[in-house]
Amino acid sequence: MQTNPQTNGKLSFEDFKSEILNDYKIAVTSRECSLLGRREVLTGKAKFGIFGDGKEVPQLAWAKSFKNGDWRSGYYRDQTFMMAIGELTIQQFFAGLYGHTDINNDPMSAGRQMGGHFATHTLNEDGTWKNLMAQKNSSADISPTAGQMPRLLGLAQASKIYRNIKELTDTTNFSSKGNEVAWGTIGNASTSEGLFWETINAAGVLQVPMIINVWDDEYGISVHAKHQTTKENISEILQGFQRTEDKNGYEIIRVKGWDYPSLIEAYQKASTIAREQHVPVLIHVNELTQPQGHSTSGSHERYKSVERLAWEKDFDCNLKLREWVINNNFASEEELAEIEKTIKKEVREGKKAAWQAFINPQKREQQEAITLLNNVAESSSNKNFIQKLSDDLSSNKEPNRTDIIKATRKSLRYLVNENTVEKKQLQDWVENYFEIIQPKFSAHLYSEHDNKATSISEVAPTYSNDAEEVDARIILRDNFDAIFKNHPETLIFGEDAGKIGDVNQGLEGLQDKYGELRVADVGIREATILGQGIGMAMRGLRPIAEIQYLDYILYCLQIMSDDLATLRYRTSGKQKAPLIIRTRGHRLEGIWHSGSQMGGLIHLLRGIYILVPRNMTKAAGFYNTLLVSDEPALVIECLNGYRLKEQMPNNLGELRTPIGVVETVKEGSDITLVSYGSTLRIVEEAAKELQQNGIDAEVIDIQTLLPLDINKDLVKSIAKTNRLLVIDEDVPGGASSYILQHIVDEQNGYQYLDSKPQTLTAKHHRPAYGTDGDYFSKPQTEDVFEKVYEIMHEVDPNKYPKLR
Ligand SMILES: Cc1ncc(C[n+]2csc(CCOP(=O)(O)OP(=O)(O)O)c2C)c(N)n1
Ligand SMILES: [Mg+2]
Repeated sequence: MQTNPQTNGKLSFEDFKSEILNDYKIAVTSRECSLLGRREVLTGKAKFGIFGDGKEVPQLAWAKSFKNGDWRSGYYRDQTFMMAIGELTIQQFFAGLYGHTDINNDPMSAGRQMGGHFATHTLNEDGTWKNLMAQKNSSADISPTAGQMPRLLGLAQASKIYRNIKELTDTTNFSSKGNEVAWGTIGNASTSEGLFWETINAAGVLQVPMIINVWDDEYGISVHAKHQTTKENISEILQGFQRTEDKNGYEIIRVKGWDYPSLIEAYQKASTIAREQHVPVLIHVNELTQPQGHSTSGSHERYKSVERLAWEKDFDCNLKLREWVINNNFASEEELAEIEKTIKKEVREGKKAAWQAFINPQKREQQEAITLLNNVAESSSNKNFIQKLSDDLSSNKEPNRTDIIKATRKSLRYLVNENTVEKKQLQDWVENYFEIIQPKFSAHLYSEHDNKATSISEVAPTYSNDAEEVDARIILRDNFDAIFKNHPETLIFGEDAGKIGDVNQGLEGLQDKYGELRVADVGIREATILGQGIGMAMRGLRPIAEIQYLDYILYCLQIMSDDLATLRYRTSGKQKAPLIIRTRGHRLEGIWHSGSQMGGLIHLLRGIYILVPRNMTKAAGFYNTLLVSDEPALVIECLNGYRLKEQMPNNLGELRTPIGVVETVKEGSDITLVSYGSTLRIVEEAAKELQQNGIDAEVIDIQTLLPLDINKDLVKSIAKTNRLLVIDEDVPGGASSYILQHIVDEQNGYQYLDSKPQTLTAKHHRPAYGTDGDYFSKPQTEDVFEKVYEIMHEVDPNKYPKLR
């Protein structure tokens, strides 16, 4: 629709009418899906339902202003929008509700996300980018409310980068001169979250083409706006952000969610402002309803007043649209009733088709299993037990895969002492079933394509004969210089990263060289720094988000964990965000500046590589490796390593540190010492002292915590030394235990051990301040020495008499 209906002059009346009726059809289709969807949950066909009923009409208006190349970052209410942009069919809606694991049936997530979590595909089969300008894009939703906001900022900022960076203005697949808008949606109650406020402020500062829709239905589940929002009005309290003649800010628009013509006008206005001027816009869409309550988990009659429920009935946006269509003579009551009847039928049929597509493969698998169970029962001495499992499975009219595999696995217990062809067939079937089914739930946590980060081979640093010893930060700086020169799509941003070139001068002088957009200072707001990175990485840029110190990762850990780490997985490999996160940590001072909370990170960030280089040459190599691949990673530089001397390589920009590969830094025969990062230097020192005392330790730098030792080199060392000590400065039971678990479980290292494998870690408490605080909180050279000595004393008390 070109203009608002009241002033329409461009379309013929017939075209205009048909567009309106088409909108009405989408609204009714979407509503019917919600109504039937809820029923599917209540009858047990689906587990949980959360729908977009009551939010249909604003989404129709929004879809009209949403162009190819634009982006959505929203939440679970947006099914009508997805239908209106042609990215969600009735059948796909139900496939998502059932959790269909085939991406062709549920293109949103291949059954990994609950229904109502939307995405479009940005990647081809081979993992390369699609032309994102030829399609409408939706970044994959996440369930934590407001978690979509930081990413939204980055999606919008990418337009700014593409518009203003000379080397990128000819880009065609990701942008057309930065004319793309990133549109967000958020529920009224979720605007209470810190992430919302952080994003609002950051976008105001950055002036990016971001439009936030607040869908305001006065509730957040059962909790009324009076408990959520000051003055119960988000656009009113955001008034201070309104731009003025002489000051940048936001355009703030307020519109009723059932008022179709005003909504169309509001979206056109917002779109133009954001697209042309790169000014952020907030659209507060109020007076929305929830006809079926929040979700299938409860009923809203429990907490809404009779008056409110009555009002919601009268102001249902679909009903209001219907009235408007009739009052303006676009269709008669009878015509609309006919449309509604047809759509009801379509939705029922779509639902049926989705269910058949979902259940039929499982029924076939059920039949296979039953045949095998019956066969094996026939010849078994436990015939009755197995037959019972088979009969129970047969009587299941809607079998899920859990039912099928459970019955077959349980039956194998009754066959443990038998040796028949039928048993072998059943065993093979179970093996094969796992092989086929398990990837449906487990694939794509990391890239599975040829250029995955773990496939990038090492390029060792090379040195000229007269190579200088320099402060290590110079190596990083000059490597970043090479990166920015060779990759115009790279950019770095962080607190103090711009003007002064980061707190340790690893970016010294680079802002002058590459400009304020590519080497940028940002506010103190780690979650949205991360979000900037995620969003820009999703749009073909190669951002490096700098978090000043490792300790402050906690401020963005939720976004890293919920959004970045799950992106490839939750889209079954159909979206990626190859973001590099740069930070510095280990061994500084005090409770909040000496962090090495690696265990916490490892546990929460599966899906992101965690790299712990022991020096800056290794760190530089990691950045180079990551840039030829396309996966997200966290690089933790050693905070106390910037001023240490390292030899200057002559292949900066080219050297590559392999990911997932350990390195033996000292060979030895008595014990294997495993460590990483700054602690490795302490271990190396201890190994020297041990050598002087007749103990020959092998020292291994694991280099990357995630993934850990993909070549299984650690066990080779243990097979040689028969003893193991893992040392780090995390808490007891942290990353050191993870390494030990890996050696024991994954590498069967226990087979070679002659002494108890041990860990040496920091204390349980956070490190106290100062030199002595460090000494009495974290492992020191003496601790490593004595621990190893103790192990050797136990082996040979005569040779190694008690030390203390
Ligand atoms: C961080 C987080 N906290 C709590 C929840 C549980 N939760 C899911 S939806 C919801 C209410 C959201 O209300 P609102 O933002 O107004 O959106 P609406 O559902 O009303 O459209 C809550 C509390 C969640 N998903 N994420
Ligand atoms: Mg709400």
